[in-house]
Amino acid sequence: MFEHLTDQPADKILALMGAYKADPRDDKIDLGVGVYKDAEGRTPIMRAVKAAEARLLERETTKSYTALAGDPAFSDAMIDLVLADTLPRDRIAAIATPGGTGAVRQAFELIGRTTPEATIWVSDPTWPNHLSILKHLDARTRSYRYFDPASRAVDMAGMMADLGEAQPGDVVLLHGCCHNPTGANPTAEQWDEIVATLKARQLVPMIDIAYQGFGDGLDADAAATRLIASSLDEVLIAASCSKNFGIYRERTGILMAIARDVPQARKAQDNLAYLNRQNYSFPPDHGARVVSTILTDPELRADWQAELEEVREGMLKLREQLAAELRQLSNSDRFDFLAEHRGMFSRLGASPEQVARLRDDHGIYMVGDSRMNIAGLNAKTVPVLARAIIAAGI
Ligand code: PLP
Ligand code: TYF
Repeated sequence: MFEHLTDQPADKILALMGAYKADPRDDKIDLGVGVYKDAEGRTPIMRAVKAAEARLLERETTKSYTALAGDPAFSDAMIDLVLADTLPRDRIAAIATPGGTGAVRQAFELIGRTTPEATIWVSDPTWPNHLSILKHLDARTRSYRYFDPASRAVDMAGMMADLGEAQPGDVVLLHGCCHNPTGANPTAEQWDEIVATLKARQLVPMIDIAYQGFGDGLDADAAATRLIASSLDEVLIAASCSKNFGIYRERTGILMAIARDVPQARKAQDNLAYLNRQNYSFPPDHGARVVSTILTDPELRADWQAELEEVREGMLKLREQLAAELRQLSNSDRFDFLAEHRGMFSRLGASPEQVARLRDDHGIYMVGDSRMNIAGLNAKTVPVLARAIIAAGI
């Protein structure tokens, strides 16, 4: 039977990890995959995660099945983290999922079951896995302009013009904060404009929020999501705990479905649990339990927030340092956007040839579209990167 299979395209980001590993140079710099790294290049286990795991090891009395929707304490804690008290809990259906990717996948499947004729609008560019999963599900997809290559900011006029073609009931996939891959995000005023368009054209927002706490802070990063949740009747939210809790391999995420009323929320809840059952029965529990342990314990939560703040501020400092170095070396302000972008990523705006030159001549690895992971830098490598950017003619 396997002779009928065709080769599948590789995940470019993951392929880059392999190429980096195989490079023998010891001064190589990895700005590829979106994993946080500290100044020593390590991806540490956060203190609160270690403490919560120790507590679970000691106190957990069973590994029996949870529920199809996962542990309700996890859903409650995550709804509180993402939405705070934006709307009543009984309008929100939720399932735990294997990572944010699992939540994205379940959201697309839910859309396919309820409004198969809807077009799903995605930003150009977006996280490649969005496109890959949509294609796999044979979903109707269109893209809206998002990134202005000249200013490296959001192309608001282009985005609004393209969404002007969306039909009532279409779904608009938005990154809640820290856009991947560009790093460019709408301002507060622009979010207001986006919300007005969603409302006027009766569109359904689907928010992917994978970096809450990596941009301007936990609440600031959730502000757009909360605004949308309070302004529209129906909203889908896929949230990941991989980055902000540093529990990538535990596969911890959640899909929330905000319904217009309580009966519809119940129906959504049933259908989400159904989708979990069809795909994998019970979602993974360990990471979810670590998260709910941290979020419901004031001491652990405070320590987690403090460590997340250090991570966030560290990345901001690197952004500022890089922008400053490049201002000096280029004798211009054309790289100032690096300090304006938020999250782990910035799209540098280099050509594929220039990206190849950075890799071949300088051992600097970034994704082919010139997305770089800011967390792959440290105070010593920032000037090295800045010089290489200028030498590569960017
Ligand atoms: N959505 C976006 C935009 C991402 O960048 C990621 C990657 O980390 C995810 C979702 C989901 O990540 P995970 O499945 O590891 O939680
Ligand atoms: O964009 C990134 O680098 C992260 C990590 O198939 C990632 O979101 C990359 C590729 C992938 C899954 C996660």
